Amino acid sequence: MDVVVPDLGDFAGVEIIEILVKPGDDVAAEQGLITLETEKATMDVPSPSAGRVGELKVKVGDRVSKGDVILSLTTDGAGTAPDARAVDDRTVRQPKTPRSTGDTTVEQPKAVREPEDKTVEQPRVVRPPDDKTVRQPKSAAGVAPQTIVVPDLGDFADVEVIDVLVKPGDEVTAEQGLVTLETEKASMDVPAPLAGTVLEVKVKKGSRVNAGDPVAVVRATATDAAAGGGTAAVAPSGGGAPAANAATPAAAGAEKANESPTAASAAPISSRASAATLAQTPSAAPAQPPARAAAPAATSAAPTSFGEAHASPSVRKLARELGVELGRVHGSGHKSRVTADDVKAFVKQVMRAGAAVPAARGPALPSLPTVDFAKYGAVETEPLSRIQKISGPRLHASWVNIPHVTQHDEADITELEERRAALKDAAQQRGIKLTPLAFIIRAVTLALAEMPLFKSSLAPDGENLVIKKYTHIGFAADTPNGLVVPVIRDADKKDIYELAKSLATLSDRARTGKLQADDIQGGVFTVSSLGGIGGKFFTPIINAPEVAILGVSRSAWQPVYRDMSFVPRLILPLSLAYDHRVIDGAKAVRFTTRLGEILADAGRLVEAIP
Ligand code: CAO
Repeated sequence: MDVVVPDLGDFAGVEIIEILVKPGDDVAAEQGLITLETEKATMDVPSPSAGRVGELKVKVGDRVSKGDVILSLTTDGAGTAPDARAVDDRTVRQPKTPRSTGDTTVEQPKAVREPEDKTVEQPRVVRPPDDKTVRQPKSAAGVAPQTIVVPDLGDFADVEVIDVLVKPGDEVTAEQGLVTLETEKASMDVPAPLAGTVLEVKVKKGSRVNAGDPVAVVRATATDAAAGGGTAAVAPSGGGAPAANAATPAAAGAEKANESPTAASAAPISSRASAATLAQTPSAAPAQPPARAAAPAATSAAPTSFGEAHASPSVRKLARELGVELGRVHGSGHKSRVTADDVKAFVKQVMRAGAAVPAARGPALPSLPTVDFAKYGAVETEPLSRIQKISGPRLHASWVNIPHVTQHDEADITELEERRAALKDAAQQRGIKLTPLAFIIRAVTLALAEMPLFKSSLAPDGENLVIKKYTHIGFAADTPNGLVVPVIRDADKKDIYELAKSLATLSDRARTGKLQADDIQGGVFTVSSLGGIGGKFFTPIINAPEVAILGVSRSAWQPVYRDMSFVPRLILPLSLAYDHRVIDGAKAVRFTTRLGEILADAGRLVEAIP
């Protein structure tokens, strides 16, 4: 089937700012396919059903309108019906929708409300005067202060003000955001309809507002007022009729439809979940980009893509203008939202780092040579998976920012394997696959209880350690789209059977792309097991901001010299990579030694949790 651009209300020629999938990707119903952005809001166009992406018909930068084909999607035939969850038009603003199941074009859910629906009409940035807001006294200069009110929010009520972007005395330009509102599903800025001076801010961060509530009082600059006083149609002095111009519903509505929450991201929740997925991704999860050293707070330990970053449209615009990759900026706002100040701090930090480096020691990193491979023979170019695109920079960041040392060691798991073999079949009958990893994670939790330093993190100030009292353990899982790191919550409170069950459930979710945000957050230590595949010892990359990761390779029978003779023992290779800023070599080898002792004590590992 062809997936097309949904009804965009009065909008046409909307820019594609991100393509979230590539040919061959398996997508779930409602998973975002592309991100569209108008001046004021972004929205994802979700997949109408689960399936495999075929040919992409658009690229970043293209401008699209309702009905334009985005891509072709192969479904198994069963998945073409709209996802029941998405049919909640009230909250998701999506599918009103006719999706046919055939092989023909499938109409996408409405991302914005239908124009003919009055309540759904494109948002008004400002409102015509009403008694409550209009009667402002004339200023001495004769330019009337204007009360800017919350525009029509459709069905939304009591919407939270998550950011106040101005203060009294600030000069604002026309269309500059005054406050940011956020519903469950989307965010929007309430912009100034004209240039002027902010006289008063009527709301506070955290307050809740409804359509028509006053947001701020702005006095237009004289020129603005003279040139088009009506632009201040919001609340003209004396309550005169609103001028029909850019700020009136008629004109502004047509241009700013996406300012309404209804038009914003159609699937922000899933976007955030996937961002989080990636944030924790591979052994990767690295850290911060190189500039972090200069100002830790300004970069993120979990970069996400621009489209996934949690930011208001105005902040996205600012980031784009400054060429800032929003996914790399640490969000200090509500729910980790990236604010305008975060973007500015990021730019400053990068500038400082850039300025300091040449003086001190030349370019930060020498670049790698670029080779035209086609000169030497036939080549084919394949795009990286989305996970790879995000995890790559993070792996790199961890690698260059953290002084890694890897301690190799061996553990004798002969008794452990005997015990596992004895319990395996009974466990299997209960539907539990008892692999060595469950025992290893159990042993890790016991070792961490004795040495909590290994589940600490460096505080952003670089002067303190944060020691966690919980023990959520991440494990690297190989999936068709790349590595992800699901997290077993409170692993220390689970016995080997519960751990095995968690491993199976989370691995399955990882492989089928169903991990939730909660499944991949909060890890304190990661285990990366290649034991099911083979190999001997490796150097895993720390999953920053964690400080250590355990690499496990395949166990093998080895002759061990004991009591004057060689005996066959099953030996498990261990590779503990650690952050040398936090852990020194002596502590690391004590940890692996202790872990080896615990692994050798099979009886303790199979004990029930009290
Ligand atoms: N030594 C010997 N055999 C091992 C073993 C080890 N260390 N670890 C697992 N095995 C065996 C298991 O017992 C199982 O054999 P049986 O089916 O005969 O019982 C087989 O290998 C396969 O195990 P598994 O992979 O299904 O299960 P697991 O619990 O060991 O691992 C998971 C689960 C999700 C970690 C794994 O499937 C995976 O994705 N591993 C890759 C992780 C990775 O890529 N890490 C590298 C990250 S880059 O730094």
